[in-house]
Amino acid sequence: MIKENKKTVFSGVQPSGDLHLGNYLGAILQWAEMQDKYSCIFCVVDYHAITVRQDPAVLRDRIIETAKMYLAAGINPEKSVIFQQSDVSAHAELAWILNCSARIADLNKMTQFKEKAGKNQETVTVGLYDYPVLMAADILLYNTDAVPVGEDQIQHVELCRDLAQRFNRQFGETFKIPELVIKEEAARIMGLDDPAKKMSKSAASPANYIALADKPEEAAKKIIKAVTDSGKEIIFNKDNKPAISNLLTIYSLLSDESIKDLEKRYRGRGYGEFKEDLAEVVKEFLTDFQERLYKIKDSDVKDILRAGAEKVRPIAEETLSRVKERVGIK
Ligand code: AQP
Repeated sequence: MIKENKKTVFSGVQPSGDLHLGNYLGAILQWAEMQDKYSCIFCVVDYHAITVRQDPAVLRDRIIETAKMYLAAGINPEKSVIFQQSDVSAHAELAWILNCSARIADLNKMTQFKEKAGKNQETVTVGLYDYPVLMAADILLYNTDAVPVGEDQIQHVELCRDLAQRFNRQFGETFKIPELVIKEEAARIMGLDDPAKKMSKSAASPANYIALADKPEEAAKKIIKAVTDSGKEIIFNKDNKPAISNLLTIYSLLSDESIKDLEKRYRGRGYGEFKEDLAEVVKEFLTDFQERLYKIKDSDVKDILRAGAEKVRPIAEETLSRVKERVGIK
């Protein structure tokens, strides 16, 4: 399963809320498509989730739910590794060592922290501030070649590359420098209630997102209620028509029809008709997805996560051991 001659892909999702179409189209769908070409490691990044307050019982369930979402999206545990981050303690250990070369100035540039902390920068957790360093550790432990993520994570992957290069310069060649992989058209799915903000698990209102576990009927209603732009033409123009462009993107990615074809099909037709059709597409997608999702047993997921951690732990420990030698603590 760790395929010797293939490049390594690493990525993850935090079990911090209801996984949504943004996570699916921007990240997980891409992962599924990469499985044959690469040696893939997909992580449920629970240490990241606890950087903001979580209810322990809810978090425990969400870790399993997140892994189920990976499986329902087509991640095949016979081809790819799926594991829970906290099952491999090297993540936390390497993060600490990287903390000792990461600079405050690096982290102060991170826009996601600024957005998430907002006006509460003094009261949010140190973990939230340090999140990108832990993410760098996640990636670097596995000699990762490629990291497929959505647009909001670009800056974090760039920081990971900077930290690895700095470490290599200081201590000698240690880390492989990973490349960022972005699926341009799906990289930033926007909120249905506000197309200026990205679709997000931690959005204030569930009207912001289509959760992968939303009842198909409810999801369809969210599409019907989605904010639209002024005018009535159905055309893709992110600057002047951000809401319709976002809906066209979702439509195109779920139906495999190009945006050009959709624009042609809906020329002269109104938003109402367009949204009715998209609602059907979303309903159909969720019905199929959930049919797979609800068949997956908790006990099978736990076995898959356990086996996954066993497979990747030796790789992580080897990297950590090399790092400890380089810095002189081993
Ligand atoms: N709106 C989005 N469009 C495209 N891709 C997205 N991703 C997240 N939102 C969108 C991508 O999904 C992967 C997993 O994200 P994450 O769980 O690590 O956390 P996040 O990036 O902070 O996503 P959320 O949904 O907004 O979670 P919360 O609200 O908990 O912070 C990543 O590859 C991400 O780019």
